[in-house]
Amino acid sequence: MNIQLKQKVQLSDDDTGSFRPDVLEGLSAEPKKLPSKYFYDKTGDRLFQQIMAMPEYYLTQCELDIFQNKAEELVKAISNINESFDLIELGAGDAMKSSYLLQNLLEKGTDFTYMPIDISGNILSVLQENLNKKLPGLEILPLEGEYFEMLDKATGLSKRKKVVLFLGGNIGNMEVEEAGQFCNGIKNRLNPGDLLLVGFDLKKNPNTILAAYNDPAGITASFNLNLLTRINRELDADFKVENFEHYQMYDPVSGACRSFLVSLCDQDVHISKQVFRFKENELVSVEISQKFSQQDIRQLAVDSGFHILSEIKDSKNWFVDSIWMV
Ligand code: AVJ
Repeated sequence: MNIQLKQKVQLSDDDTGSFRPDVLEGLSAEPKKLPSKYFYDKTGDRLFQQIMAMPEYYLTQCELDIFQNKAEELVKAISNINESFDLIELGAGDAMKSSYLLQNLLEKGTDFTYMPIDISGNILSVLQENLNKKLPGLEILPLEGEYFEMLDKATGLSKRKKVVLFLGGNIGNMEVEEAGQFCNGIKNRLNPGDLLLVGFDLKKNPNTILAAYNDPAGITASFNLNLLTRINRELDADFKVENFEHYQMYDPVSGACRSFLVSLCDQDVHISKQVFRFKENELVSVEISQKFSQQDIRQLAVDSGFHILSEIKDSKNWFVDSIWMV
């Protein structure tokens, strides 16, 4: 009785247009910043897949370890064989990790619809193609756009229990306070008994963390600098990409791992007829990849109105999938 839903819900033109105002606002701010969510154009998707394959970028391997080797435990924690539900994934990407969970759920005969949400329409097409091949029986409804807008769509379409996945350490791309507001926003869109599964990258040896974002091959640098190329192409700008350098730092006390672009000289950049002046060594803040202690996670769950049901770690204890209930 499984239907293959081919329909794809997309953003209106207005919403995709947030790229320009976000960039103009960020570069007008003091200090300058650019939102990392815009990394993921076609080149960015490809570079991120290269990052996930790097030996230094342990996050994907750790969470894959959980999804491959502890799928039974995961399934037990999120589903009840007698109860149908909708599985909503925020920032699904290519669904490489979640496909193991999806497969396990299908094998158990669980009745569920998979609703992957991602800001990249490109990666959602990749996801759909992969899953149609790998799991032909899967009911899938891809949603392209911002997390909350698409979560509202998904919860509007869903008439049953909801399980929301937020994997890969994506929560780390928010400042700690923002993460609290975000989780609370999810809670407000769910009903009592609904679940949220969040993947957290744990605090660990600071050199291990720094190396994951500062690879000697420069893939992470290209990933960050690609944002300037995207701005040039999509917003009619004239960044000289070679005039900027990637800089990464990790503060083991706060757990903030941050990336910056450094202007290598005094320079003017034109974007949509506006001029932006960069001083030599001026920083543009682009991404935070926050790391958490167990205590940080407990605090976040409680502050945002959830309680923790269970926690599943990888074999190295570097990463945790934490399962919360409203
Ligand atoms: C996709 C947000 C989990 O922050 O670790 C990887 C993105 N940036 N290398 C992360 C990223 C640089 C990644 N997340």
